[in-house]
Amino acid sequence: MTEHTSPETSVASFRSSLLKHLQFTAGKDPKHSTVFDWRIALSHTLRDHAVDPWFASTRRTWDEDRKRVYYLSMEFLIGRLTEDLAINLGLRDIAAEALESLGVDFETVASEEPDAALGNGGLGRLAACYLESMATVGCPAYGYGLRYEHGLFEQSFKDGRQQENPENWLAHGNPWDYARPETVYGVGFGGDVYEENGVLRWQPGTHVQAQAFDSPVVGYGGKWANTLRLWAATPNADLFDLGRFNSGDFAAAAEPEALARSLSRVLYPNDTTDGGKQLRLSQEYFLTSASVQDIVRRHLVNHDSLENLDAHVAIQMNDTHPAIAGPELIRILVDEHGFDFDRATDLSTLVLGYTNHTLLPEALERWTVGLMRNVLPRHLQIIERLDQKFVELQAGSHHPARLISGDQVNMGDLAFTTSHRVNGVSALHTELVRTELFPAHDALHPDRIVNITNGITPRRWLKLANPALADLITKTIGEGWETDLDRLRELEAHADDPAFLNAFAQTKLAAKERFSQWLKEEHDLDLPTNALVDSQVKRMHEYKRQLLNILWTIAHYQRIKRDPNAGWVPRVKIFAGKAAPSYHTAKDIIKLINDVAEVVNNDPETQHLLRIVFPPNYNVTMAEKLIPASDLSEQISTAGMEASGTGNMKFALNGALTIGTLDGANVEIREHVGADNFFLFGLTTEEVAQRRSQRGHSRAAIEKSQALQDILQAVAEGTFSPDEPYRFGQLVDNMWNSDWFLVASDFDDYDRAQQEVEEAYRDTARWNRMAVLNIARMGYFSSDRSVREYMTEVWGVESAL
Ligand code: GLS
Repeated sequence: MTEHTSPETSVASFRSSLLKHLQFTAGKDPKHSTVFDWRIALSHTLRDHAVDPWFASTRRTWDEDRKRVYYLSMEFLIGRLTEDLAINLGLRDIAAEALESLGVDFETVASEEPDAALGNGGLGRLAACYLESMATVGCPAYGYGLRYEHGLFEQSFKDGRQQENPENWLAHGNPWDYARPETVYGVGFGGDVYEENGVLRWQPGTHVQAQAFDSPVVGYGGKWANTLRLWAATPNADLFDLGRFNSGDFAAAAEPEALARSLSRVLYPNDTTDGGKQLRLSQEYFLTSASVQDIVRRHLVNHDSLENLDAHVAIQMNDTHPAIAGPELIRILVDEHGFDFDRATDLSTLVLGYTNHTLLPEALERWTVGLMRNVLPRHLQIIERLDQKFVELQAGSHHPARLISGDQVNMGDLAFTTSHRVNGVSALHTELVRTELFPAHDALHPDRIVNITNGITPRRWLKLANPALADLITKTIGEGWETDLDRLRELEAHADDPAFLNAFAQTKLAAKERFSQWLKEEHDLDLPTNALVDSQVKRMHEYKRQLLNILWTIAHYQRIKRDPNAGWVPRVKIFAGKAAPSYHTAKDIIKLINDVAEVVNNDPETQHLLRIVFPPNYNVTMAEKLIPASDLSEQISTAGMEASGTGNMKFALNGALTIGTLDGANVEIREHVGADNFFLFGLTTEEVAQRRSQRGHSRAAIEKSQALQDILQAVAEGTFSPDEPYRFGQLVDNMWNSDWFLVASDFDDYDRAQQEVEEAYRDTARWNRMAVLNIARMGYFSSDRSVREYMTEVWGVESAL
């Protein structure tokens, strides 16, 4: 039983709640209940237990008139919630026992839950970790997002190529949220701006209704709970044209309704790139406007004016996606509450903070002035005025930064000027934000940019995902590490104890067996458990360099073929991740990995030494099984391109060693775990810039590397695509002639680091010691630490605990 199990909740009372919900919520007789019915009963029973802490926290925030944080994010990559909530409420074991007494298995029921994928990757998962941590550390907060009908597409492979299928997480309802049909806001679009008694007024052309759906977010130990409020676009009843319907034109009758609903219909499947689409801008405004209206309304419930808004409200913009929040707040203050423009701007800036998550130019949102004028004419005027003020501030500068340049509105610059704090997500990234992305802004506001290195929640990513390791830790250092992750340091004292290292090795094996079984059941894939498990799992992107990994795998295969008895360490290469549907190069790399896998996995000479496993449809649930089962974590992006990474943290916390470049949070992970316990390779950020400026760098690098020449030749000749020898011609050609991501330049050093991995793994005791030291020194990367830093450095909010 966990430390904080509420004494009031016994197995017997949990069991009777389950039966009650089975009967009255699911409407089923236990005799004829399906796994789905049991899940409905279980989730409602758990949700009931969330309500007390939820109400208590909300009440206290009101009574004490506490400042609240509003985390605005287009993405929350939540995953499943059943076990997470059970753990945080201290009811995991009680729930399992109660179910067992009814002949039902907890894990079977929990696994029936769809994986809520309202996000693309790291950015969305970070938002979910921060929500959980804000509740755990007692930071009064709301998460605001969109209730997409369809989350991130489901990936399958057909002949090794990615297929995208619609995701349908709401098909059977969502037991976690409470619909709030009374909490609706109209969000305006288009129309005109006109003057009335010297005041500008926006008359939108259309309105769409945003309806709230609330889920409680309970922190670990159940001491505090916050709200995740997701907006759904719900058409006004009057949009339905009954006349047309009665005249038989059913499609036309439903059209305005369908258009309105499209705002929360699908999650954009891009990660770090944005399609410049009107729908995307409209979705962003829909989220922002509904949330800001809600925030203002809540403030005015017990305050007479908005003058003191900054004392009670902190709004965090998760990337530029909600960056229209600045102009929206200014508009409300000026147009609706009679504020002077400059005062409204200053006040908004005190309220807002902006987190930058990437330097990739294609990810810095820009909208054309024409599109802005069409969708948000009043906001465009406000941005123009802010731009003027900004230019005046930079008087004398030859190259002033602009909010509007040419016919483009720069959302990054807008977010910067309307925020009192701008943060990067790792030390290296923040430095690059300062020097490369916003130097002009930084010169004007030298205190505005701060670093807050990302973190991950140890509840989901250790306690839930890796029960065997979590139990060993608790047995060794006692409870409490779950909320004080620095305590893992106490494990260092055991790093030379053979019995402890052996116990650690047993937990790794248990995780491998668990994952192996899951892979078999879900995907009919075989994972040997006696091999070094070497994983690269993340979105497919050229800068993340899955290509470097698969090319090295080919080299490794060729070497084994040449000398099968050289004492190779058996390895499984795991790849998992989705490519944006329109990202053709990333999709070619998926195909290449699957083609190489086809050859390698069917070679009887090497099968026992090398396997490639690429399960489709990587998501939070898969990560929870895969990460604990891994020995080696591939964090091999081109230096300067991965803002932080958070998968890197999850692997190291679960005792995988990292092979990585000096990029993003890798730099800090290496500092914490120690250079001896990390396999470093590759060019640094400065060297990357220098190398890119050298003409013919890729050709030169390839000509220096015999291994690389052999691999590229094999790929170019069609060794892995005999049915279509030139399938990967473009990939190979690009390697020789361009290679922006410096795969060739880093290849030999990566190869060297992989040989070191091989050598280290042969010495089992040494490897396990390194892994244990990684775990012991990862405390810093708890998202509780990150959230506390936001509270003091950005939000000015105190813990209520
Ligand atoms: C991202 C970055 O690419 C990641 O490096 C980072 O860890 C994450 C969270 O800060 O944000 N930015 C982005 O657009 N998608 C991401 O995952």
